[in-house]
Amino acid sequence: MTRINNFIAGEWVLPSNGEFGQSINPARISDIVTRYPLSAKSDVDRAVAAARDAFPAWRDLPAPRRAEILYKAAEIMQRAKTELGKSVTREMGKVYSEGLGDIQEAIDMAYYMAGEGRRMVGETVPCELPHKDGKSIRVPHGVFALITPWNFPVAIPVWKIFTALICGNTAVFKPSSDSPYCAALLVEILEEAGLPAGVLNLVMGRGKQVGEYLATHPGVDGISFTGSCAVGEALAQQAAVLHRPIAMEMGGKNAILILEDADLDLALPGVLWAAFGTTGQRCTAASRIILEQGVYDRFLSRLVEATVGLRLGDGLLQETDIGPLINKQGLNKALDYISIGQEEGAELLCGGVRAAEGSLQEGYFMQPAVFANVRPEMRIVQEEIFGPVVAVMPCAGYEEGINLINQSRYGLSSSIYTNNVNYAARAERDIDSGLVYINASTIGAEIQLPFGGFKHSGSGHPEAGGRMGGIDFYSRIKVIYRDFSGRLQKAQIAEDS
Ligand code: UN1
Repeated sequence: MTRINNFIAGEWVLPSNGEFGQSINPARISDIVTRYPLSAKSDVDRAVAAARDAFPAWRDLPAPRRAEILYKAAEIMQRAKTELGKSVTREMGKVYSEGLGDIQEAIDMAYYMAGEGRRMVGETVPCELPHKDGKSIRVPHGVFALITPWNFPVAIPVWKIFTALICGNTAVFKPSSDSPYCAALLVEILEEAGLPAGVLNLVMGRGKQVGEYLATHPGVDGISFTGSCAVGEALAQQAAVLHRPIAMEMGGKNAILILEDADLDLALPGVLWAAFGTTGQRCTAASRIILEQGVYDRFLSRLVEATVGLRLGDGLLQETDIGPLINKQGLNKALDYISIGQEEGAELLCGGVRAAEGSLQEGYFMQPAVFANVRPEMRIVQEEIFGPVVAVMPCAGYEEGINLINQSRYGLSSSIYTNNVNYAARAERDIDSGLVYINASTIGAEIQLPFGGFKHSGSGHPEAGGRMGGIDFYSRIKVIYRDFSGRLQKAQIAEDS
């Protein structure tokens, strides 16, 4: 077991109150991954002050020079991919191939954002008046508070950190208390890559004491938050009063619609991946499966058979299909929803119980669950469970299927399986979510396009990804007019008036 510290102004420092918590391997709870600081408000104050101090010099470092450091960090991540992937699996439980995927997504974003250092484009446009030109340039906001979840403990921090930094901001990073070790590994990589002191600061601890205090700190200029709706909406209200930009990514209740003409051999692995990949603990996980009448019975029985065959276990073992839930609360929440579904009258076709055979009793494992006979208004169909639980519903055809997809307060990721080109094209238009997949799972976003949800899943603009998703949020547009006529020229005012 290790112990990690906060990273403030380029130094690894103890929390001022000397308090530590434990990060535990959810597959084997006797395995303590690390002890991490339960920081005090004064630690946040110091981290914000360090980020403020570092801001002017970092802003003035040309973006291509900033990029060189980010490239170096990407290369270190690439070299350390195996070890990092294992750490992800050990600390938060996803299977090792997905642990590696987490790191790959981080590497992809790191290279992309390093490349942005040589673009960072604005506009130049002709002016109405002679001897005058105009351009827009991107400038940083200042200090960002970056609050990240545990389900992508390296990738999501990289989405936020690398984008904030390439734009010339400095940052204070507050990771989830379920993945502090992975956060510290990432910060070490940036340190090794030569990031100047204070540009990125790491403060660990509880959401209320550290996260909320950080986001509303007077020394912070912008916030990016990924987590629950309740916390995100409370932060957004405070951010509005404080006049600071906030990007939020807050979950989903994603649906897959399978029409009668679909290739069911393609759809089945897509549903299994979306429903039970990362043990259902992705914002993009599908938890509502909508089947057109003609394929309902056939697909449902194949889905149940395949679900029952999935092997639970430690994600580091080759044969494991599904890892544990993140912690006791996560497990209990998923189990509670099984009871809620049954009380509502839904029919549980498989799973839904804690798995405790042999070594599984050492972790937070749950047999993946499939519910049928559900109605659209049921809580298991409307509320985010964040676990391996799917609800399957029939529909009469395309129109009803799309209505069911859209009948949700969330709108992150949706998918349709069909071989009808007209339905596929109409679905692009008709589905009300930030990500739409055609003949593919709800999982599979790539970093060069924006990632973000509609409705209660997001805050109106994507949290990351590409130029529109990332750079547009972490930079401000400044417009510069230059008049080289040597006389007063008045825009919009006629010369002879
Ligand atoms: C998340 O679920 O929080 O498309 C992020 C995907 C991943 C990103 C998921 N590339 O599922």
